[in-house]
Amino acid sequence: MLVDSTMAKRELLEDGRARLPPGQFLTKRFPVLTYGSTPKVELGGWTFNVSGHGLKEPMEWSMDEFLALGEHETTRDFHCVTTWSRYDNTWAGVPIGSIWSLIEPHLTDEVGAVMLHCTCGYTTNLLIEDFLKEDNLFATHHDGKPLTPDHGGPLRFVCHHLYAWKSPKWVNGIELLSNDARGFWERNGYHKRGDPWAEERYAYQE
Ligand SMILES: Nc1nc2c(c(=O)[nH]1)N[C@H]1C(S)=C(S)[C@@H](COP(=O)(O)O)O[C@H]1N2
Ligand SMILES: [Mo]
Repeated sequence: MLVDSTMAKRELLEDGRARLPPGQFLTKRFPVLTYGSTPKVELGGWTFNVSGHGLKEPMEWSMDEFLALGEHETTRDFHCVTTWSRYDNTWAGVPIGSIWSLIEPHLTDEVGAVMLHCTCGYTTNLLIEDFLKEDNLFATHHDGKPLTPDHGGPLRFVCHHLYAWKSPKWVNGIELLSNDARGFWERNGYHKRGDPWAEERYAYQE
C-alpha cells in the first residue's frame, strides 16, 4: 500500500532535514530485497566472529553468548536505494555499543572501517563512525516479532542512517579494517557510503 508522500515530504527531522529523503516514496509494506535466495541458518555450529586489523586474537561467540551481550530497542525509518522508505520500524536486539566495548580493549591499532559478513556470502562496508552510530544494533526482532528468515532472521545488523543495503541480513561476522573497502553492492556500482539525504546511490557519484 502506498501512502501519501506529499504530507510525508513536509515532515521534518529535529535537525531540519526532511524526514523522507529526496527521491524516496513511502510504503507501509515491508518488501523483501535479497540478492539470491534466503539461506537456512543452522544455529548448531553457528558462531559470530570478529577478526582483522588491529585485533590481537579473533573473537567468537555462539548465538546464546552473543544475545546475552546486551539489549536495545529503537524505532527508526528504513530507506532502500530502490526508492521505497518504511517509517517507524521497531528493531530489538544487541546494541552496537555492547559489542564494541568488548572489542575495543583488544585493539592494538586504529580501526578505520569494517566489513560485515553474512552466512550467504553477502558483505557490506561501513566507516567506523557509521558502524558505531548510537542506535545501530544487531537485531533479532522487528515490530515485536522475531525476524523472519526473509528479513534476515535470526540476526541482522541495522544501520538506520544509511541506505538499507548497509543493513546486512544473516550477519555473522565483523572484519576490522584499517581503511574503507568495498562490499558486495559497493563493488557492483553502488556508493561506498550511501547517505540517503545526500542521495549517495551510485559509485560514479563518489
Ligand atoms: N545478506 C543480505 N543482506 C541484505 C541484502 C542481501 O541481498 N543479502 N539486501 C540488502 C538490501 S539491498 C536491502 S534494501 C535490505 C532489504 O531488507 P529487507 O529484505 O528486510 O526489506 O537488505 C539488505 N541486506
Ligand atoms: Mo536495497
